[in-house]
Amino acid sequence: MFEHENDTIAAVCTGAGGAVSIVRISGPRALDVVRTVWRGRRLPGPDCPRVMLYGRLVSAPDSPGEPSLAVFMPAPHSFTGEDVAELHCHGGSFAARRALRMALQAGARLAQNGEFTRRAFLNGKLDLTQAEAVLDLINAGSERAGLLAERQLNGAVGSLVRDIRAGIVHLLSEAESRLDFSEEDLDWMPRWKFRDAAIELQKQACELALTARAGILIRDGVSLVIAGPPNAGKSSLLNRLLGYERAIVTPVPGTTRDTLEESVSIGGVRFRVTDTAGLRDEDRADPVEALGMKRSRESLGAADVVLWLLDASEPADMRAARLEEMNRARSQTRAKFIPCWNKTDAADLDRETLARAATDGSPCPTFEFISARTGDGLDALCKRLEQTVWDGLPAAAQSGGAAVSERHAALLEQAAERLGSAADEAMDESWELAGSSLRNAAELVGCITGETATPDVLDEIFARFCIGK
Ligand SMILES: Nc1nc2c(ncn2[C@@H]2O[C@H](COP(=O)(O)OP(=O)(O)O)[C@@H](O)[C@H]2O)c(=O)[nH]1
Ligand SMILES: [Mg+2]
Repeated sequence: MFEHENDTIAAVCTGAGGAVSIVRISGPRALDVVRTVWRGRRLPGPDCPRVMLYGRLVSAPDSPGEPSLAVFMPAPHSFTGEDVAELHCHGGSFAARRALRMALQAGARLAQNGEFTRRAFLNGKLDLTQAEAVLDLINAGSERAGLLAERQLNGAVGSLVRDIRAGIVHLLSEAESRLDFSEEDLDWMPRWKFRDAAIELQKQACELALTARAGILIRDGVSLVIAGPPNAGKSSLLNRLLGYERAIVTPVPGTTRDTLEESVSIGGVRFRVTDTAGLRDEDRADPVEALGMKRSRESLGAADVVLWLLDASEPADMRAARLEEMNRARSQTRAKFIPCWNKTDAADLDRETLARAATDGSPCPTFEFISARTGDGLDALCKRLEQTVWDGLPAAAQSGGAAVSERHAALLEQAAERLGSAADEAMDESWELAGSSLRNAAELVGCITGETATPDVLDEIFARFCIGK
């Protein structure tokens, strides 16, 4: 919690290494501060709002000062909703640091992490989902993650949540009017209708909560582990996916001794691809290889998707044993599983035979057929990977709608539970209890957009921001 939410704050708001650095000043004294540290033919002020002016930072009365630009954005038409001034200096940390020091000497206080965005939220410029989207946008590691953040920044999540909250508040007023006017015979909604409305809202809350899974995959990326026996071509496939020779490839089994992780974008989604040491009988492995295999098994446990690679050019009896190994591994992981025959260029067998061999015994997901050497089948494999990510997720999240965060989902789930209680309580005509459940649900949902968020919640959210944002 900040003691002063009405003082004037300043921070460097650009990252290191750029050509220009910006010091942002926000609060009632923003204009005073910028006029103290900066001189130009025209001075920033309400008579020239949002106009870039050329002038100099004046570090000492006898110094010529450093050329820089200044701009003033009067409240409420600024990012924070307060008076904001910016100084645009030369890049590099020196110029920006000096300008900041001058602003602090002139009466500003150094901003805390995320304090500009927090003020924007407190001044009603953004709801909490939009403020969180600012951070998501900064951290976006793929095209889809960027788009998702942009949609949330434009209010996609906020408006869905507000619709649910409005429905809850409407029902709450129904429940309360029954308490206030219990003697009078008002034209009330029948209780079954009340129950149905509560259940419909519960359904909406649950559906929105389910989009969190897509949100996590899009924001954090998908963990894809390439596993299988030694020499199947796992490292060759990683190199193919990356487009360069990242991993060492040799005909010697056991070449990859440690897990190796790289990011690659497939269908706009970031996949964190892990190449693993091949899994085989531990007795035949030296201690280093055995440790590598231990790591392979650990990454299998943490994978979203496992791509199990097999060598199609191996003799038939070998292939049968490999399939058994694969099925054992498949039964031990909760990840989505894609079996894949590699080296189709060197295999004398047709795909039908390989697919038949694969489906002997327990049912198995459809095989992919690739050649990491020629690139054959890679497009189809990538499509399959992309599709696997979206499998089982709500259609809205797939088609690029809104996807909530884990924080939102937890609140929605709790609210859904309260709505379920309200539905039962309404059927029992326990209007006081129903009212209390609904009030609780409205509060939980309001915490998503921020209407009912406590300072502690805000502290936790904004602490993840950087200073200057
Ligand atoms: N013919 C053929 N050889 C391949 C293919 N993929 C990998 N190899 C070869 O198989 C051997 C083992 O490859 P590597 O990627 O190191 O396998 P890993 O042990 O599973 O990582 C190397 O000699 C590769 O050149 C493929 O698609 N076709
Ligand atoms: Mg390897």
